[in-house]
Amino acid sequence: MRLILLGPPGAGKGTQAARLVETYGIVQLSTGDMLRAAVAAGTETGLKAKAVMEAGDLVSDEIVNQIVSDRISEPDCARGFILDGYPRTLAQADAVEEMMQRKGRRLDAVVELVVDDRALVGRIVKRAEDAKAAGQPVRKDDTPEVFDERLRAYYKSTAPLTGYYYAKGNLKTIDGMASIDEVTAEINAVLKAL
Ligand code: B4P
Repeated sequence: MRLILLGPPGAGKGTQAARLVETYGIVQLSTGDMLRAAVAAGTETGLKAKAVMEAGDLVSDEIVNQIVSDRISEPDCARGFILDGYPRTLAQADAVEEMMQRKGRRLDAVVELVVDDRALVGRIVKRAEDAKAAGQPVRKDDTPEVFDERLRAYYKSTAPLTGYYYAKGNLKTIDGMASIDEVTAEINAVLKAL
C-alpha cells in the first residue's frame, strides 16, 4: 500500500501514520521526523533546515524531495509506505509523481484529515504543555506564534494539493476533529474499501 496523509499542522498525520504502521506493517516516511533527525545530527541538511523549521516555514522543495527520493529507494519501502507530511507543495506533489513513474508504481490513496484552525492550535499548545509536564523537550515550533506561521504556510502552499488530488480522483477526506480512535477507524474503513 502506498499512501499519502495530507492535512494542516497538528491534524494528526503523525499520530495516525504510527497506527497504520502497526496495522499494515508498512513504513512511515515523516519528512518532519527526518528533518528533525538531520537537525539533531547537525548534518548539512539539518543546518539548512533548522532556522526555517523554527520559524514555521517550509524547508526548500529541493532538500525535502532529495530526502524522500533517497529514503523511498531503500528496500523496506518496496512493500509500501505512508508519506506523512509530504508532499506539502505542488512541486513536491509533482516529484512524488515522478518517483512513482520511475518505479512503475502508483499511489493507492491520498487521505486528507480535516480539522478546524482553533482545534489545531489547541492540540499544539497541549502537546507542548504535556511535554513540559513530562520533563521532555518541547518542539521549538510548538508555540502559538510559530504555529500561526505554520498555518499560513499550509494555506499558501499545501492547501492547493487538495484540488490537485481531487482532480486525480484519489482523494479521501476524513473528519479529523473526531477522537484519535474514531479517526483511525474511519481511515481503516476507507483503506478496506480500496
Ligand atoms: P511535521 O513534523 O509534519 O509536523 P505537524 O504538521 O505538526 O504534524 P502532524 O499533523 O503529524 O501532527 P501530530 O500527529 O503530531 O512538520 C514540522 C515542520 O517540518 C514543518 O513546519 C516544516 O518546517 C518541516 N517540514 C516537514 N515536512 C516538510 C515538507 N514536506 N516540505 C517542507 N517542509 C517540511 O498531532 C499533533 C498533536 O495533536 C499531537 O499532540 C496529537 O496527540 C494530537 N492529536 C492528533 N490527533 C488528535 C485527535 N484526533 N484529537 C485530539 N488530539 C489529537
